[in-house]
Amino acid sequence: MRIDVVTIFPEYLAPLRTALLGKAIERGLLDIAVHDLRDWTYDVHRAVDDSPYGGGPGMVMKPQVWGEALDAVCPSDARLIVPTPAGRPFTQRMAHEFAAERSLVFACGRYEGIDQRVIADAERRMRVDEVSIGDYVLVGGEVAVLTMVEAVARLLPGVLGNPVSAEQDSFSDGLLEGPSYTRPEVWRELPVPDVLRSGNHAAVDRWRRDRALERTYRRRPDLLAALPTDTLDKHDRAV
Ligand code: 6GU
Repeated sequence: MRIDVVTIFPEYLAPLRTALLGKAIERGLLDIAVHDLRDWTYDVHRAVDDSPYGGGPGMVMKPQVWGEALDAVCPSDARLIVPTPAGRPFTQRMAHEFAAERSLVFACGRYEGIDQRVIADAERRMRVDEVSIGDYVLVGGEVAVLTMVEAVARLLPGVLGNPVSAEQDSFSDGLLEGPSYTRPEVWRELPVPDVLRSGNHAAVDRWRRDRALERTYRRRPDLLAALPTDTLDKHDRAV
């Protein structure tokens, strides 16, 4: 997969080359290029923003600069992603969708956003998604890009050591994952639940499912409510 990021703070994206993502790049599974938006400015001040039509606080990023940058960076099969708190919520389903693309281009806005005509123009020739990573406001889209790229990259074939772990994630069955334990058997007087040491795989599976249901019920009742009714069996409903 090819990922391009356009930003006025290229150094903010340095973590994309560390740890799991760095390994994926080294192994040729992922190709990431970060571009400085100011390379496409056209005045001595290298201005990327201007005051908003209609008045109000803050600045809006200029359409001419973004237009030239995206013309230069976007391949013909690009899927353009614009991080913004005003976007559709980023989900695991969206991560899977993005992971199936050949080319993703992220356009990081700062200030009060990008002139909306940049999105309207891009939509004339490519798929564009305005996406939010949650109901809070960040200073710019860079951290949202780090979040989304990590969520997407770990789904690419060969990136994770053990592909089963992607399938057992929270959200893959619509539930939060339950608790995990390792040695020792007792730590600070806290024992590991007996069933996990029983060797009874059916009992372990049932216990894990119950803890996942219980945790989801307490922390994310919205997820339980969204489950298709036929995904809960009789025992599930009793928990
Ligand atoms: Cl994608 N960008 C910014 N600036 N703030 C956010 C966000 C994105 N998602 C949540 N808050």
